[in-house]
Amino acid sequence: MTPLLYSVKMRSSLGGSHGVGGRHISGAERIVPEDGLEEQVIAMLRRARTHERGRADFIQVKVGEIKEKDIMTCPLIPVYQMDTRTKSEGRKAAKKELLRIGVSKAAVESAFRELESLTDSMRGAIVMDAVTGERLDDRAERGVRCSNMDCEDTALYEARMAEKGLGGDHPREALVLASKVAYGPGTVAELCWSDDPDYVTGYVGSKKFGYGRITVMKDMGDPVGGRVFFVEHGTDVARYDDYMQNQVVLVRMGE
Ligand code: PML
Repeated sequence: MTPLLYSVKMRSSLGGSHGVGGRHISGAERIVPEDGLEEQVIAMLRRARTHERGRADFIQVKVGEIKEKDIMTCPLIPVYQMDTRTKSEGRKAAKKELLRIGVSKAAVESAFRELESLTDSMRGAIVMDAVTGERLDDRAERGVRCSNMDCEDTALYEARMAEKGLGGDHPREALVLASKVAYGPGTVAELCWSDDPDYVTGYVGSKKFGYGRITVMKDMGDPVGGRVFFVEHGTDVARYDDYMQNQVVLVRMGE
């Protein structure tokens, strides 16, 4: 019998809860078998209280059982790396990569305009028409959240990534999310840089080429990050939004 799976989600803030004055500190989610549930809840509490963005004073942890019939799988997209030394080199590399994937020049410029004008991090992503550059979601600073995903086999994932020198929460969470996004109904590409002040790496993701990791995409100390999901012209945004937020996706390792 397949073991029961649970979704564990944490979000934390400082100075009050989200939406009533609290500043977002961290969020995390995992999908774990029953025997790993308690350990996971403790790890998340610890993470919220020792985060680089501050020590959260409001922490919410949500646990829910997942039905097997609700699970979809997709492959982990392959990783390749672009080594950059500065924010401007990194952003130039990201623009070039997005054009190579097939995002229009207008959409690339529009995405950078949107992300570079943020004064605080968005919790979700901007959804953008990859042809016209028009922003399609109507969620202002909240954006569209990509949620409900994890590795199908965490131990195998960790072993493979450790061999490549890509261990740690940041790369795992980003790679799993980027794989779910790449296989979304209408996704052309994704652009992301981190909102962690001490984390300067970002990426351009796509089903076409994989996870293009860009080592430096912002200045050290900058707490503002964000994501853009570029979608095919004519994408059904409500369906896209539903896939991103609600579809449970387990990411399979390749051979
Ligand atoms: C990595 O490949 O090291 C992760 C880059 C993006 C991190 C996004 C985030 O954690 O906010």
